[in-house]
Amino acid sequence: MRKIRPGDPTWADVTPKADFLNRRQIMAGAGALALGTIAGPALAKINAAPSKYSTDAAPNTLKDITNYNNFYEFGWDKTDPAAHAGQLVTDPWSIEIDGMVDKPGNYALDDILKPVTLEQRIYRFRCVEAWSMVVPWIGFELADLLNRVGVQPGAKYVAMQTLLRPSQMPGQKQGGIDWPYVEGLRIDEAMNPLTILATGLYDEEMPNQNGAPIRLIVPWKYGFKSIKSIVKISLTDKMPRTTWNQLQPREYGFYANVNPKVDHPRWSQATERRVGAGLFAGREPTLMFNGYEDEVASLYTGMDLRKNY
Ligand SMILES: Nc1nc2c(c(=O)[nH]1)N[C@H]1C(S)=C(S)[C@@H](COP(=O)(O)O)O[C@H]1N2
Ligand SMILES: [Mo]
Repeated sequence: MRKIRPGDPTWADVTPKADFLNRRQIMAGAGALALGTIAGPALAKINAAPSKYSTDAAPNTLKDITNYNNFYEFGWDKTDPAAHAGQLVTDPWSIEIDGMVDKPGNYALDDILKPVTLEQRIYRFRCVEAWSMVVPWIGFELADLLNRVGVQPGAKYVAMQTLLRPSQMPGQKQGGIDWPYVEGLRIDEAMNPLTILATGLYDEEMPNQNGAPIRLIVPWKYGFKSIKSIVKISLTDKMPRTTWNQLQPREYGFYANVNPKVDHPRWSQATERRVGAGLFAGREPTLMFNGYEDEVASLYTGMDLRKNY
């Protein structure tokens, strides 16, 4: 079998839907894997206020959002997270916040969430692999949390880490990626009101395959910046190491802003395939900063976006 390189479009990107279903049926018939259309654990309901930052675009179905995932801790296939993330124990959960902050500490998730008002943010979501979705996230602004812990003046970046727990994350027993998954933002990107920590989607707490119990969402950047299942947030004055940049530095930069004019070395970024749009739907044009140009273009004034990809 050809070795799949991270970031390669997978069979689900290139296979017509009928074949896709057929393959799933074959796999189920062979007893290979229980794929994620079976009922998962009941998730608690969340009430969230609407937000002016939501897009009018029609959200993808819950089924699409929870059965077509990238979460390499559970395998490299789009259906692996739905099949395998159920085993991840997400309660209790805490986040260590350290580095250049006034109040460092290991914070219980419950304490982090107690004072926040959860909002629904319906955001466009664009993966670097050139597929996209619209997702009704539930979350709160990362800036809220950073302001609570007190960012010190010298801090220029926020670094984040996913849980390292190979006993429940079988992908972490495999090589290729230097686990845990790490990501980061410049401090002004982290403080932008569009940047949220999400704890749910639709009206439920976050499904495990989407990064339970808490994950980052940065809607104007390629999906890999939106790190899942966060256990550590560090404020630093140095640009942090990031997982995809470390794997393939020429293909995945630190910034990773969605940009239809800067192609990936192996494919065009000018258009995208909306997951769930159906067999005959055409590709859609990809928008600068994924459609969030008004909100974020000023963060990059004077920057060469081709060099800082
Ligand atoms: N820890 C972790 N976070 C991750 C990933 C991952 O493999 N591990 N994949 C990233 C990529 S490439 C994408 S496109 C999104 C996918 O999020 P979704 O499955 O909720 O659509 O998560 C991002 N965050
Ligand atoms: Mo992605």
